[in-house]
Amino acid sequence: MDSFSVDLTNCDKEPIHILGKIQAYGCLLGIHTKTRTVTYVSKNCYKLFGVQAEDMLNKTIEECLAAAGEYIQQEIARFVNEFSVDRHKETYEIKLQDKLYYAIISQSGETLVAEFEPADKTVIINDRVYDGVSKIIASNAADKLLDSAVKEIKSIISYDRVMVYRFLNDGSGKVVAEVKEEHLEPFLGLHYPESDIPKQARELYKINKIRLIADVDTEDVPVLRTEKSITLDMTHCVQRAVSPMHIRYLKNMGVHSSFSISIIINDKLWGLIACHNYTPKFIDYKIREAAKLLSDIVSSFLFNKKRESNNLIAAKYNDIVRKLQINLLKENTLVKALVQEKTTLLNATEAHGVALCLENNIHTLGSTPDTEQIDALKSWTIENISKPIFSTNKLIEYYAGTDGMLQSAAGVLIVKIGLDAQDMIIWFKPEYIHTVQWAGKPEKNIVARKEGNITLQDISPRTSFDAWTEVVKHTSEAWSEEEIESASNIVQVILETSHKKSKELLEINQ
Ligand code: BLA
Repeated sequence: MDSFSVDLTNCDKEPIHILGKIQAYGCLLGIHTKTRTVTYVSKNCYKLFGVQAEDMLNKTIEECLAAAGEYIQQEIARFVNEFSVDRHKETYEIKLQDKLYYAIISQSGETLVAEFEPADKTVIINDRVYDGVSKIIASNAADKLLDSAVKEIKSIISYDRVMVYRFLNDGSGKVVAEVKEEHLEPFLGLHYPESDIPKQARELYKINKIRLIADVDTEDVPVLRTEKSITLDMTHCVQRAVSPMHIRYLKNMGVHSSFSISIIINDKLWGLIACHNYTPKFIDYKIREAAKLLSDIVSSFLFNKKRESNNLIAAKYNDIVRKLQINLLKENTLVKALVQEKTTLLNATEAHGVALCLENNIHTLGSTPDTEQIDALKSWTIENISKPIFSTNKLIEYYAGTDGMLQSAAGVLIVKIGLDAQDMIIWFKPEYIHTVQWAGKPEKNIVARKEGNITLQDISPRTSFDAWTEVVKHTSEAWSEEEIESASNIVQVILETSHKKSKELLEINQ
């Protein structure tokens, strides 16, 4: 990788998948799938093959491993031949220099990548996994899924601390379950800013669901490549070296080894099982896979729960929309149909107030700003919002005229009815003042120093993780996808109640 400077503005652009290095516990061999020549090899391969890295590049595996002896040659040839490109990842056990290794195979473009790491023959995981699976299944019924998950995963990997870290709507995250050694300070309930896990890292964790950082103090091993090869894309690799920024973060936290497993729901990264050890700790590949299996079970339970609850909420709102549709067909004016019957626009979301704006008239229900304030907001919407639907739980970030109206309107959901620019429905949510416990006060540490070929400047992960309480103001509760869908369905129903009839109703209404 060419030199890259990490600073405040590009932290999420650091190309962490092509750092050109692996962690010290492993050894990597990249073989071109067509020519069977070695195109990448980590500098430390001698201890496995008895051949220097520089002497392996550009040679066929048979040629370069000739010096390693027939046995090693056959072993390597075995998995190269067997590996089928259709299968994403394969693991082989292989004996090298009298030691047992796993060869973890993945593909990167036209390169077959074999990552070798020590295998622990004594590891027997079946009973532990069965036990973990059955406890997690039982706990799901008792609504203790996440607590049980961290407990079972801790018992499998034996780390000092195991947490469930859940991503929130604004990209920040919160520790929602934790099990730890008694002497450690709890992190449960603490919030962490979005920048602690930058965007490109989250993307990688969606593709490659397990991340082991075995020891923050070891020096990474460079991966050599042939002149014609570009830096190896290690998206699918397990031994990928870690960004120096994240290593510093872990050291600031006092953590020596870290392990995380992705929880993915509906193709979105819902959270991570985040695990810390305060001394260096390598986890055998089979145990990592077992922990992932438990996490996958948790993901599937969470997926089902979310689907069930979304279905219930959506069904509730669909019912309201149906009732409003009946009102619309029955009544002569939009005002009568939408704000004067038993079921009104106010039932269609969790808002505390709503305004139906038709031409110059404003009809309100519940807790709303006064008519003058709504009128001003309406004019701002006409001028500034081109989309048919706009929602925010922090209006103050968009609109300068929020003085005196936050109590009822810190958050708004605005839908244009589409008949006239003046016609819109505005739902209001009141200010929700609450506190958030952050792990450390956000601070900018100015540093400028070189680590390898990376210059770190302007930003460093914070050094203090002491709890810091923020009082959150000017914000309402968030608008859910179901609420926004409900508002959009109402517009559709209004328009569907025949264009002609809507026009008639509007005329009568004036
Ligand atoms: C990665 N940051 C991560 C990971 C976690 C966190 C879990 C995944 C890798 C791992 O398991 O260690 C953050 N860890 C946390 C949080 C908790 C925790 C929030 O235990 C809460 C309890 N980090 C910064 C800044 C930058 C940064 C300022 O604080 C960048 C400028 C970067 N974090 C960063 C990068 C990665 C990362 C680049 C990816 C590491 C990798 O996979 O190579």
